[in-house]
Amino acid sequence: MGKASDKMIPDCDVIVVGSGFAGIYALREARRRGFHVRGFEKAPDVGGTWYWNSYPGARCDVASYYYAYFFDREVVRQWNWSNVCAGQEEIQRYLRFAAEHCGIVDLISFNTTVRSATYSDDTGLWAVETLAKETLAKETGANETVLCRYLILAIGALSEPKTPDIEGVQNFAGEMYFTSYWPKDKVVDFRGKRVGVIGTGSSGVQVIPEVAKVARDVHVFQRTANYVVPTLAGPMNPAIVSSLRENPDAVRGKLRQTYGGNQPLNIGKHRFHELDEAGRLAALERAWEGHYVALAFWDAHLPEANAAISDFVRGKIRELVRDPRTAHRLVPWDHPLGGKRVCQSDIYFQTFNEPNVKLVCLRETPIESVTRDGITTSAETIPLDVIIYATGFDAMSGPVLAIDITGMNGLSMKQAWADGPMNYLGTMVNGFPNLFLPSSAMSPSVFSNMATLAEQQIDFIFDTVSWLEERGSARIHPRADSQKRWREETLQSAKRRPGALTTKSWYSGANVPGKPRVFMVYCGGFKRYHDACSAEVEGGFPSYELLPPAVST
Ligand code: N01
Repeated sequence: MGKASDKMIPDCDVIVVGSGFAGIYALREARRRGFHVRGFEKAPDVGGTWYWNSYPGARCDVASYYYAYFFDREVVRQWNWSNVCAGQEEIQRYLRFAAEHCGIVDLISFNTTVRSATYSDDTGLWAVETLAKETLAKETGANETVLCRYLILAIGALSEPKTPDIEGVQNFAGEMYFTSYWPKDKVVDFRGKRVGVIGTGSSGVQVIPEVAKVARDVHVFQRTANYVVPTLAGPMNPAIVSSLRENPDAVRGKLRQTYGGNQPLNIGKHRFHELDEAGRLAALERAWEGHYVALAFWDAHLPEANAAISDFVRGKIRELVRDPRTAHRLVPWDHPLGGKRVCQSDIYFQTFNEPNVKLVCLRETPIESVTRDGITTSAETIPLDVIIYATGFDAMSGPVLAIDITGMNGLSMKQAWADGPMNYLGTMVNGFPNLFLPSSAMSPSVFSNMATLAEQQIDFIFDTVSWLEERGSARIHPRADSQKRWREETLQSAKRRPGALTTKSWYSGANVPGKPRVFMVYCGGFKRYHDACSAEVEGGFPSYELLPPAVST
């Protein structure tokens, strides 16, 4: 029970799994604070989500000014973004640059998956079992079990692709691609091909227009229509860039005082109730043209303001799509703006005006199965050469549960989270001492700027670790009542967000059949979250249980 290894001495102090925004910074912080640290990454390079999601059109929709690191002046000063919405390749290159600048690349074993992590009650150590890619294993015998005192799973919130819940997926004889796992070893050529795309979330909305530019024809299989609003894309503003470079530390501090860990480039100046009908419409038009329609009013979060914005975007969809029947089907009617992640594109709806693009509305004619030659719906069989699955992720808890994790007294994470994820402040779980889960459930997560969150959470984690070190390598985990309180607070904060609890979305696990329904994103805002973390550090971790140092460490 909880006996991971007979070894009493750790191989290293800290293990970091994953090398996206959080993982790179965690490795840098561990080393800077004098720990012996190792990293494991299943990809052959750094980047995390920005490594894998390399489908055509993949780009960020948070402004590059702020979707970046601020912990190192030189990283801020030496990097030049080419666009306010950087593309996938550029962001991955940026992360490689940051990792090299910090000198942490050599700490990472690439092509290596972490299979299990087992805590020992006797030694207080975590045994991390890794599986190197077969080729690498043959060359180096690289499968290992490595013991550490602190384990950081910087594995991201959207890194476990959802298995498509469609009959016959494997029967298809043509080419099959997943946006979440785009091939690296070839350039996918859609020219002259009949392509089907399943899924119209953020990934589908980005990939569909790119494929439509070259494919013979594209069938878009849409189950739920989504809000898609104009992007922030465009040339960087040199004045903003130089102001950020002046004092990156101050920028970092300011971002943590905002609601979303971000500085919106624009926001409506008026409150919703200050304006009459004509004033509201003018504000909405200005915001649409200015690429900030979701923030058209100062208090856009009010249900009535949100309803007005939702209606306005519905109207825009009808204007942008020429065929009224297609437009009608593209209009989201079953949830308000923000109930699902709002997608961004400047060309998505216009794509449906092209003669080679056809919308298949799955609410009317559901998919029955994927066949050898295409997709059969209740109305027809559509022959295809290529199918692209933009069907999303087993988000938040999925990546954690994909690793076989065992904590105190033999308790597995699968048991602990049988009714959905439980944790405190989105980072630690009762019964799993010294295990840290940045970017997982119950943090501001995707309702915030993930780059700001990565830095903030890793700082919080290392403040915790340093505090423990000052107490002789003690171990810590949150009390059960603390995480119950935090889950309740997360739920209460969601009640104030229009559509959060009434929409079927991946935020609550509703996209994965059989997944427990728990709203997994903290909606109380970044500042409030950051303040709660700081209060724990300053108050000596009152919501946690401190376990004495294990005899051997
Ligand atoms: O995944 P999704 P995603 N039959 O879950 C449909 C981030 N991101 O990869 O809505 C038919 O949003 C599903 O339909 P429905 C961002 O946080 C950011 O697009 O469940 N359809 C939906 O349309 C985002 O939210 C960026 O009815 C099926 C789609 O597949 C998150 O990643 C870019 C189906 C899945 O949409 C995930 O986005 C990309 C089925 N069996 C991603 N199963 C940027 O920064 C699923 N669907 C820009």
